[in-house]
Amino acid sequence: PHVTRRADYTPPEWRVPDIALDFDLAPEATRVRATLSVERNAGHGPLRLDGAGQTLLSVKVDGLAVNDWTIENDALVLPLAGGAHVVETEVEIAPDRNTQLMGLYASGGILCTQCEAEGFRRITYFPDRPDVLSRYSVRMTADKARYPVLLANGDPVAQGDLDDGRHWAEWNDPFPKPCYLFALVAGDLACNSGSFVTQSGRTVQLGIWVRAADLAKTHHALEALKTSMAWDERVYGREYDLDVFNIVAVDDFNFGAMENKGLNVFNSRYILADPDTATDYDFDAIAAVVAHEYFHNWSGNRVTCRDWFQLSLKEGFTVYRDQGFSADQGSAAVKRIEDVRGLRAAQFPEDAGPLAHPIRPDEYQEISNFYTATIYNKGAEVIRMLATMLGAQAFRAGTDLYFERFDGTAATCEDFVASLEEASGIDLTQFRRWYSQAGTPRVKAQLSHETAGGRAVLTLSQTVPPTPGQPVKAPMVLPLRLKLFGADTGRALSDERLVLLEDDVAEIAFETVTERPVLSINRGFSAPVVIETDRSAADLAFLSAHDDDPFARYEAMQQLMLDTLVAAASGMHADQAAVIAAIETTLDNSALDPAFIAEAVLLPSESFVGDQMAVVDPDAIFRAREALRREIGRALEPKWRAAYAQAAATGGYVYSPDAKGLRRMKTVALGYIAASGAADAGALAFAQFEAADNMTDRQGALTTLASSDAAERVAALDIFYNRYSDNALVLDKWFQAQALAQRDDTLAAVEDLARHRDFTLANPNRARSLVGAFSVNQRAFNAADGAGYRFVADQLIALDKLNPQTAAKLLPPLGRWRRYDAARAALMRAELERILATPGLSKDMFEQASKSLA
Ligand code: BAL
Ligand code: ZN
Repeated sequence: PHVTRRADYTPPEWRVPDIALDFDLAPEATRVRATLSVERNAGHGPLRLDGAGQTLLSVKVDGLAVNDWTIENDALVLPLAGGAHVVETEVEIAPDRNTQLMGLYASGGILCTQCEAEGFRRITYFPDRPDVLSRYSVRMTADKARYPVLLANGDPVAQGDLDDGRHWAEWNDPFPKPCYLFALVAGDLACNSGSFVTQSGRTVQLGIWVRAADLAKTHHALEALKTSMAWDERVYGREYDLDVFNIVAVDDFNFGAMENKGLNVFNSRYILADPDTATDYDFDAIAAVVAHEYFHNWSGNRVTCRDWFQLSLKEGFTVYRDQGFSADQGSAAVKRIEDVRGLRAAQFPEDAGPLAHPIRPDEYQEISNFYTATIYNKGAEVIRMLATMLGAQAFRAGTDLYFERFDGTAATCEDFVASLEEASGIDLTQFRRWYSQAGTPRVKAQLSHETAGGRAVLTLSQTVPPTPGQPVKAPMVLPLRLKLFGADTGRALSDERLVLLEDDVAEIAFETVTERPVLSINRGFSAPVVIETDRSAADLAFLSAHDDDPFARYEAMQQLMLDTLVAAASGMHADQAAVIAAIETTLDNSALDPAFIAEAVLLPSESFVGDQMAVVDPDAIFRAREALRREIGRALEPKWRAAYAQAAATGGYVYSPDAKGLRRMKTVALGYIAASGAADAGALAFAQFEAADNMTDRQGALTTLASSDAAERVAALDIFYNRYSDNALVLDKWFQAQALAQRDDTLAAVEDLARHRDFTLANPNRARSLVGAFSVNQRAFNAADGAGYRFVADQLIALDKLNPQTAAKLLPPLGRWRRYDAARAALMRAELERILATPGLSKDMFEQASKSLA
């Protein structure tokens, strides 16, 4: 396979300052005429225009037809004599046969595009690399009845009707952009429009475009867009730059959404919401993704990436920005807990497995495989550490400098770090290792206390585990926020300190420590590391009740639960009583926000427990966790019922941070009541399911029932299906609830669901809702006979023929074989080998599967 290496970067030989595109749109055959003004930039080579899958009809240079071109590896290679030319090509493509959903494709009667990372080459011949920036003018012609709305990047210029029932529109984008930000949409769409007045007083027309039937579900996204625009002005000084900003929702989409300049295209799951069909989680995710794509207008579009190795330059930074936005919309503490939980669920295993890579990778076979939790979420943690180390003011000065200096250019991660360094005066030389070293650092923290001298010494040591291609690591810069509390009085024994652990080992002294200290470390999760301490169950329980940092409080409880669950799953003595007492204390604390309590009392996931064990034992983990859940349910049953009743007694649906917290608490309490084995649990869940005036309560009840043996289970699943059978996004929830169910028959049910008339691999959301969800159901996926592995491999082999990018993203769970016993490891490897032996396998899957076996 061809490997692209970061070290091999060379500037483009040709620039393309301007491109005019003329689309004659039809689903079965679309003609694309492209007129490129090209200028030599470096070297002496021919003009090389990437392509894939199109039929070439004609080539002209400076107005004259030429035939001295060649096709090499799908690229159109043209010898050009001078330093500047006009190159015209005409090609034909077939959107309705495009199942990869890259380039121009059809989704539910809408023609739309997805070009990041390398989809533009499927539309026309072009240097498909992010450091070639062009001004785009676009003309589209299409049947007016079928495609009454024609949208492209930038601002609308002109439109008109033709005699034959067709019409045309022209759009112009004055901002030079790389081709991955190109977009067009043609469809029968309705618009929810609004406007936003920018800080300099310009009025921007906003439009959310969807099928007419979905128009009522766009209010939340439109409001989120306006809030995002105001937030980016206030927090980063970033103003929008075009006269219009359009968002289109389509049902078939590989990503969550795409930040095309002035014309974002979204997976409909991140736009459409009303209380009956979308959960609080969905509402929050919609606001976060709308914000994320909007924020890309500066972090990604105005300043883009020099090459795809710099992907985290825009993605890590933009995730950090959207996390800050979401934190400001509600509880910052709960948002941080959710983000860390997500990081640990997706990124930590990636960093510990065969696909580990630095946030700035050194090589790839298929760039689509690098849209990972590492690039996005660890990338965001790296930016967060920079912000912590610099402080708010210097960080903002650094981002201002970065945006100003690199506006209109294709930049590198190094450019970003150097801007922060210059603006702050802080030396980030060693910190740069975060960009080049993979693996999650581990920090050992040991606190010793001399009672007589009143002195405490904290010894910190770090190791960064080996990862593929990186056997030996140098120490990282780890910003650790820490504080000491008195075990006897509960008072703070120190101020919070920000310690930069830069060496393998360091000692930190605390004076006037007059009572036994308890260590609160990595407060706010200030560094994305694993902390190992020898804190006792009593100390963790103490912190879970007394720490003044909400994340640290949550973390202490999680650690207490983890220690208990790992002990139980390993057949050792497990102190359930300490966990139960700590949960009771948290439930009893009326000063705490219900949203926080709901997060704090939840047990760590089975996978996260598995991540703590040398060899994951899925069955033992499941048994230990269920046993603890049952004991927590039983011991505190009156409290769960009281919490449930209190949360349930809040009147009708509103979407607000407080109401969301109560709904969360309600379903968490319901889960523990069900876990207790109470005879009425099924009835209680079913009553919640039936009475719900919103999807959060209904889905909460459904997922509780889906994992139970209650008599109401089947009825609830049937009612849910019948009620929402014409709503694809809600049906995804129905598939997902069954794929995640904690039951002995989950695999059999999932195999049946794969044959259900509503199941299709052609829609990425549906594929993910069943196959993706099942493969993170630790116990069911890891069935000892390998049937779970076989099911997933079968599905991925089939999906790869349609949509390699989405298939390859679902492969990593099969690559975790080193974490399991020899029998399971052999079964997983056998499935990876079977995938690799599949004729016609995509390079996406080849890279993932071969690296997973290595
Ligand atoms: N750039 C791909 C989708 C996103 O991260 O916004
Ligand atoms: Zn992004």
